[in-house]
Amino acid sequence: MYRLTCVQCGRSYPPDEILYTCRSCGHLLFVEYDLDSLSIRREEWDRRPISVWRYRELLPVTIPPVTLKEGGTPLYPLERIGEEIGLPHLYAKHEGMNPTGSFKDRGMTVGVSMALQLNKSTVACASTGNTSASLAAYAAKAGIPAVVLLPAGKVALGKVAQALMHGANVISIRGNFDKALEMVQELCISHGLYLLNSINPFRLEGQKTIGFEVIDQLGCVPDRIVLPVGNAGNISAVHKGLGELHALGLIERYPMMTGIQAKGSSPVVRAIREGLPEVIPEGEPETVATAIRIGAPVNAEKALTAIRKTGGTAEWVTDDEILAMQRDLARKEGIGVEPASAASVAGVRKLALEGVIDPSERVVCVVTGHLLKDPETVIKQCKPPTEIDADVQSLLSTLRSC
Ligand code: AN7
Repeated sequence: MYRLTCVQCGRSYPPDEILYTCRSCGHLLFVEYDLDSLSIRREEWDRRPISVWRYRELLPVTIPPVTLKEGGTPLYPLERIGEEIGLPHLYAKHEGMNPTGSFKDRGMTVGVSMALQLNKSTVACASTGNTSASLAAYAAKAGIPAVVLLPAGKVALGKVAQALMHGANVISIRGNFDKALEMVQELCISHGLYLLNSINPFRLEGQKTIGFEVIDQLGCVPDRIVLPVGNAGNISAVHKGLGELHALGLIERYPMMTGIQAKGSSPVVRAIREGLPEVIPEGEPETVATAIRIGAPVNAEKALTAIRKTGGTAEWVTDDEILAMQRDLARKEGIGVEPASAASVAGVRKLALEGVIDPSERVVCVVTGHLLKDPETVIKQCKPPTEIDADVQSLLSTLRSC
């Protein structure tokens, strides 16, 4: 039992209405469950394998879901990096280990299932890359067409490859992500395609399970959860899910929700620092972390609430800091992530060195996408392989000179 409720004015709508924003005030909607009517037992959850669908009572899908077995991603202790920056209880939740290599799969298993539940026959999104890769795969699994709009020349190679290979109709626009989102919204509203960007309230339901899994894997609520922020959907989703656990009496406190952006694309950080009631969009966002190259985050309103209510914070990191942490994660921890994902840990390093994060804190960074998503940015940072003649003598002399 649930309804769609406006985050601003509280007006609510029936669950089967295809609606992305409030008809009265234009703000975003969220899925509001009648928590009293749900029978949720922790022991029952514990008996199920860890995955998005472990938590199905708190998801809106009532049909057999379109699933590629998403979630259940590893939570790694970051021992070496933690020691270097003075945080002995530092962890990374590796969302790059999802079926298409990013956390978007949690949203898409729910979102594409909802498309079928609502009898929609075509799905669409705008994307900085990962959303399009994930939507393409889940639409393929569902057997329905997908249309994806990408900012031309600004999407990492692996992501475009996935969207194309999974058979989406891939369109590059000569404009940035914010423009692509505007266009796809217009298309969906005028032509009845089902929009699966993060303004879709159902998609975020899947993503909230990151927080549920963190608590189950850690065995307690961490002091802080740190996420890279682009459209601010994920940080909002995780906070919303924790609110449900809190209302159900399953947790007693909230982690401090902490958002990290790239310096060249940081409207949420500015709003938090300056105490603004809403974000001021940035017209020309720029960063090596193309996944979070977003100047007008559509979920900013919810993210500001999540950060402020939990006593969290927002911080930016430079492209150099992001890439340095991408290398550290790869070389000191064996964890391969794309640049946007390294931003969360780079942000933690900065906040720890500034004394904002206390050494006693249990901190979980969500690393959102896999290293192989953006091979070009990886190759640019590394020395090319040493090419030698195919004989052992050459091999030995090369190794000696290293
Ligand atoms: C790896 O794919 O927006 O703050 O269109 O791919 O919820 O937007 C991707 C976002 C972080 C930011 N890390 O999450 C898209 C898209 C990675 C991402 C984010 C994205 P939100």
